[in-house]
Amino acid sequence: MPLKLYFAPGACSLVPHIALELIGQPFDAQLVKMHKGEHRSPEFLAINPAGQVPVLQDGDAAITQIIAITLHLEAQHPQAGLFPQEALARTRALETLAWLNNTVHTTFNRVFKPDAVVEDAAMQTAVREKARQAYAAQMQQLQDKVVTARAAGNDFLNGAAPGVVDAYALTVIRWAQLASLEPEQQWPQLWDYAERVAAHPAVQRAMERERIGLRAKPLV
Ligand SMILES: N[C@@H](CCC(=O)N[C@@H](CS)C(=O)NCC(=O)O)C(=O)O
Repeated sequence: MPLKLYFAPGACSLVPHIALELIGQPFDAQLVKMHKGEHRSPEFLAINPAGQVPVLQDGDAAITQIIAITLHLEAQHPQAGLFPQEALARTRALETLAWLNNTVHTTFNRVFKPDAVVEDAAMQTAVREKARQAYAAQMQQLQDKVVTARAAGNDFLNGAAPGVVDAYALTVIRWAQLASLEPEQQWPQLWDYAERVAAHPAVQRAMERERIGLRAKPLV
C-alpha cells in the first residue's frame, strides 16, 4: 500500500509533501479542505484527534508531527538526501528544523490566530503586532543561516541539494508574505534562496499539486 499524505495547500504539510517528492516514489496525496473545516470532521479526527495536517498514513500507522514524519521517511529512504549524511551537518539541520517547528511556526500562529491567545479584540491586535515583529526578527535569523551556508559553499541549508530543512524554510518564507511582511524586499538573500529551493523539480511538483506559488498575498 503506498504512503498517504494528508495535506492542505500552503500549510506546513508542504514540508513532508516536498520530502515525498524528493524520495520520488509514488504516494497518495489527500487534500484536506481546512477552509471548509474538514480537519474537524469526525472522519479526519479519527485519523488525527488533534485535527491537524500533516498526517502520514503508513499502513495502519497514522503518523503526525513534521519532525517525526520526516525522520520516518528518512529511515525508510536513507539515500534520498532528506537530511545531511555527515553527523554534525545532520545535527545542525535538525537544530534548524526544530527551531522552525517550535519557534518560527508558533510565532506565525500568533500572527494568524491571535484569537487563540486572547479574547479581547484590542489585545489581539497587540499580540499580532508583537508576533509580526518577532517573525521579522526570525526571518533575519533565517537569512543569517542561509548566508552562513553560502559562505561554506552550500546553496541550501541541507547542503548542496535541498532537504527537509529547506522545505520548512521555504514554507515559512511564503508565510511571511501572508503576515504582510515583504521578504523579497526586506531579506533579498533569503528571497534568492527561496527562489532556489522553489526551482527544484521535486519542490515544483509539490507546489504544483498544492496549486501554490512562491509569491503569496497578505492575509493579515
Ligand atoms: N507541530 C505540528 C504542527 C501542525 C500544524 O500546526 N498544522 C496546522 C497547519 S500548518 C493545522 O493543521 N492547523 C489546524 C488547527 O490547528 O486547527 C507538526 O509539526 O505537524
